[in-house]
Amino acid sequence: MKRRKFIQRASLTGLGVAISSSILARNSEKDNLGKNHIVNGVPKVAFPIVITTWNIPNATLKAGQLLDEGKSAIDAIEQGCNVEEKDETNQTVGKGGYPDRDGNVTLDACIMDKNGNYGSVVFMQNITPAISVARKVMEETPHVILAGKGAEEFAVSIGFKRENLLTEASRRAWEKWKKTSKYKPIINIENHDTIGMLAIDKNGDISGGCTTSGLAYKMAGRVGDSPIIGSGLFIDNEIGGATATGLGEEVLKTVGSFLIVELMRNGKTPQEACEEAILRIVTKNPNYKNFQVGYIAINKKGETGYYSIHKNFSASVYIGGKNVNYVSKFYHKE
Ligand code: SD4
Repeated sequence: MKRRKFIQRASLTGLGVAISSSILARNSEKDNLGKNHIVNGVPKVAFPIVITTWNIPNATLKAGQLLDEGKSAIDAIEQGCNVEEKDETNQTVGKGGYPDRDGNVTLDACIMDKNGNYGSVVFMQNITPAISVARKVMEETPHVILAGKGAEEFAVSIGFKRENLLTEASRRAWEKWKKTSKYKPIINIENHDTIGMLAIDKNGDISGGCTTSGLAYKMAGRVGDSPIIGSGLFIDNEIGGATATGLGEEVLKTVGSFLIVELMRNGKTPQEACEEAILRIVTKNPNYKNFQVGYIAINKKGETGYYSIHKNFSASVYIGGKNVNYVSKFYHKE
């Protein structure tokens, strides 16, 4: 898959962004900016900025261009995630996602805005794009989570069309899996491709989204971390945001994204916070060699971080018209 062909790049840690609407120059050593943004010895910082899990240049480009045009972070998040949700060749989100072990594609997604509002759909079938339904849950209902049939019926009631989300390619993959594999609730680390996206707009406001078809061949009814506030995603516009990909059960048990934002609140950089959240998982679960988790984070200044348990995780960043995929550092050295 294209997102696994990672470009070897220097760490993005500290990629800088200021809280103003134009490109700024700052001299403070404390800014901790990445060297990519030091021009003639002067730290240059800029926003808007978008960071996503994995190598999804079309999605980051879409979101980044919207931000450059002055659109809000929440609009950029929704439309950026939509790019991957609508791409049927992407077998980890939206239409074309791998089904559960019974052959049903079930979607999880959530979105969170600068005011701390949150909307989510879990175990939703027959409707896409899931993040757009999640946004409607946030904006048009008094609730924050709708599940299964309720989410589907709500979506239909506001104009979404039912469709079969199981593409021929994913159906064939599932048929093949049925012949050769026994169901095991242990994830193959190659199955992690959830889209988590964080953005800061021209006003310096932060929003985020997370969307997935969940683990391939999961048990019917299984919901992962991605649509759950604090686990798959958390935004605090005063501090920053974080989002996750990987084995959702482990992210849920450690409330990973909330943990990262709280660590940043207490002074950690996004990179340090991501590393500590991964450490939390591996110290609690000695089985960590068998599963992957990856986090990305951004703080209010626009500094970014990303880290994973195993190799092959990456983050994509759009800033200042440039779209770059960065390979993540990781905990487990074989
Ligand atoms: C989940 N975190 O459902 C997701 C899995 C994932 O690409 O990252 N899938 O647990």
